[in-house]
Amino acid sequence: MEWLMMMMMKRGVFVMMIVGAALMAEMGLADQRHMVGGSQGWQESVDFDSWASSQTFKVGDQIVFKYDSSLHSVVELPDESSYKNCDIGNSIESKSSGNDAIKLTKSGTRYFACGTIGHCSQGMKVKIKIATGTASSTPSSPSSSSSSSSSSHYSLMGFFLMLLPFYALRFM
Ligand SMILES: [Cu+2]
Repeated sequence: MEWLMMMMMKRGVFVMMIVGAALMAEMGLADQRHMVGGSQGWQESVDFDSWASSQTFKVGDQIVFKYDSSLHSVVELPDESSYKNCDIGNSIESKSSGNDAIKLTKSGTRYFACGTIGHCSQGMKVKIKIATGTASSTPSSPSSSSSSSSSSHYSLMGFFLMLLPFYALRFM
């Protein structure tokens, strides 16, 4: 009887570990961070159109604007025409810490520009298209950028976390 109890407890721990590992793997996949402009960050000399097209944005991801806060800022614009015309005055949100993380909470398109006069028209703006699909179902662009490599890093970590309970079981 005691043996059976022990067995069931071990099973319980085992199942909890599997569920825990799966949850952590899931969180790892969901929590992808996109550094806007890549290693160069948020500044005039970056081609943000080509940067954005190299990325896959999903609901739950974060975009991070890193910049010199004495030179730049981040404003979110409400629509395509404000974005096209650099109508900074129409901003619906503005940030200026120099290290601003913005969570992509739903699918659709979001528009960001620099709030410093003249910077938007010099190209300091970016359009973020957020896909509806889940993490693993969008391997559309095989051109591996900095962010897609970080996502495979996450799933690799999840994979090892999944293996962990099996290793633990061998010592029970
Ligand atoms: Cu700027």
